[in-house]
Amino acid sequence: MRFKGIALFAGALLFAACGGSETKTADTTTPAVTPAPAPAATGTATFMAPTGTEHTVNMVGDEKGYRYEPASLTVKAGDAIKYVMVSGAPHNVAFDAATVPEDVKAQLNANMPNATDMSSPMMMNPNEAWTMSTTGIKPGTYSIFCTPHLAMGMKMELTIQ
Ligand SMILES: [Cu+2]
Repeated sequence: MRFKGIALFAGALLFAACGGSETKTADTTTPAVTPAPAPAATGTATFMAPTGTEHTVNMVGDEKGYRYEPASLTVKAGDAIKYVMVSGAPHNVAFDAATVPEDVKAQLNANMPNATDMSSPMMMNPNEAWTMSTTGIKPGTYSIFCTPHLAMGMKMELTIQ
């Protein structure tokens, strides 16, 4: 009788110890937060600074229409392209995704400051400028358009050599 009582007491202690550790384990594993998936277009690329010449493209809207000047530009990979808002705002710089190879998209987007899906922010004010880098971008011919004025034919071709 006495022996049995000790055994029960020991069993109760064991149970208490187990119960305590079970509670502790449950507490530390309760917060299960699933990380949000990374946006596909931005990938893991980071901005690659220009190493070559800076070219300027003016963005113009007047009685003759909406346009990039020049509407065709050839640069060497590593050059910078500075877009300047001259008139007829708002303008932006949006790459036509159909002209950008899949393995170029992430780096191109990373080389366009504050861009979303290879579209620059809108430029609203005269002399406002936005500069992108072509460092690490595969040679080829890329089509660019202004989102607000695409229907008015505001497009340009950029060739990277
Ligand atoms: Cu425009």
